[in-house]
Amino acid sequence: MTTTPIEQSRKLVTEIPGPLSRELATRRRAAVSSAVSVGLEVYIDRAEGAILVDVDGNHLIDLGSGIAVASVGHADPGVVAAVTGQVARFTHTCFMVTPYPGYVELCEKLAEVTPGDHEKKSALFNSGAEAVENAIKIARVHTGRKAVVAFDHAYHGRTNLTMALTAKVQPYKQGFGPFAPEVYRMPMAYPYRWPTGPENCAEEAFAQFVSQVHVQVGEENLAAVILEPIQGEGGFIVPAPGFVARLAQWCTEHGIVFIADEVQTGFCRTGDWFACEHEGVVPDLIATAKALGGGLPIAAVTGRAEIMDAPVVGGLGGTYGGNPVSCAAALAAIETMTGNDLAGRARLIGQELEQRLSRLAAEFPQIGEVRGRGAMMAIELVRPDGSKTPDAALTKAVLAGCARRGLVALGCGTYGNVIRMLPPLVIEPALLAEALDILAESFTEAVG
Ligand code: PLZ
Repeated sequence: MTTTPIEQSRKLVTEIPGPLSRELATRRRAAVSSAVSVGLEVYIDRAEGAILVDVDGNHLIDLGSGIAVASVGHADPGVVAAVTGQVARFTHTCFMVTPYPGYVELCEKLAEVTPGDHEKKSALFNSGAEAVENAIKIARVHTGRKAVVAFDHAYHGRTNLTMALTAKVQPYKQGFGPFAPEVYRMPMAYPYRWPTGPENCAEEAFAQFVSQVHVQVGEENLAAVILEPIQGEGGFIVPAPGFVARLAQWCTEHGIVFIADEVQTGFCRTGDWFACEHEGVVPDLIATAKALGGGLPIAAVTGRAEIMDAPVVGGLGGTYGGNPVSCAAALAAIETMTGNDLAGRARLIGQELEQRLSRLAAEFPQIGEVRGRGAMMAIELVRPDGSKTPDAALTKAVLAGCARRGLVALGCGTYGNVIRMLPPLVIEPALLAEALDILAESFTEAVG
């Protein structure tokens, strides 16, 4: 089946959302649980590169990549060919019943692209939460310990154990308890909001971590420390430089498994294959998902062979984990990342984002901070009185302005006051520039 290419430019032919989307919205309200929320209710018909085409024929610019998934772009030709080829050969056998080469090849690839040159093994799953949960299971068996430390502002998923790891109650945990036990939360090295200033952040946050773990948990009881090397849902919080490396080093000294949750940061997003690399950190285990599958659901835990082999034979698995179609997609996505130097692209996008957002911040005191790395950049919105009071209402208004103009952008942050940029890494420079013009326009309008 061939389709005509989608022009990489914005085009609005109706108001947003258009009549056909509004009709579907009515049907959604009758048929879909209201607990599943929708950000921008335009229904998508096709997508390519960094453009989403809705059912009314509007071409929207995608600055969200379906939450950091479409890094290789929508309908990457390599992914499309690999997926259609695999669908025609076979779609499922269950790797635990009768295996297939794609699963093994993908685990080999993961060993190659993840940080560190030690012996590595992987296990494949379906979602980021499932990968995180399995990483904790593996760390517990390996250490024979139970406790796990996660951080303020962390997001790790919506299953029972990962809800416990996730910091924010609304909406992720509201009414869903009781949560998994033996999860302890420590302060995050969040430079912008560190009480004594960003220059003291790494050292003081690490000191608090060490003393609180000692008093509240006991190092000898701690199986794993899990951290997003740049926090995603929590607000694109880049830990103060040195914090991640000190944590990882401390874990090694105490026989604790250091788990990097690179579900959002992984696979070229931050300008390296993995965000940990920027800090020179080699995690014991690394959880990945999202961009790995080039749009198909797949996730992985990759790490030191001796840790990955700790559970009993048959201890890890699942019916669909490492589905053959998803493995084919992932192998093709990784090839596109390598062949098109998407890490390099992410760095260039990062430069452009930083320049443009900093210019905006110079104009608007409501932008408290511009932060991030590579194609994972954000602005944190605050009251313009120097108090750093989060402004979630302004954030919503800016995002609504973007949506009306045909730009899909996402909010995030513990206080709902961060606008994040997660463009497909293949976005053309002119389209990115247009997206940033729209953001500036929407900002000006919302500030009033
Ligand atoms: N770890 C770091 O960012 C998913 C969540 C969207 P799943 N982030 C998007 C929502 O509201 O559900 C995420 C992440 C990090 C784990 C996960 C979980 O990945 O594939 O959504 O399970």
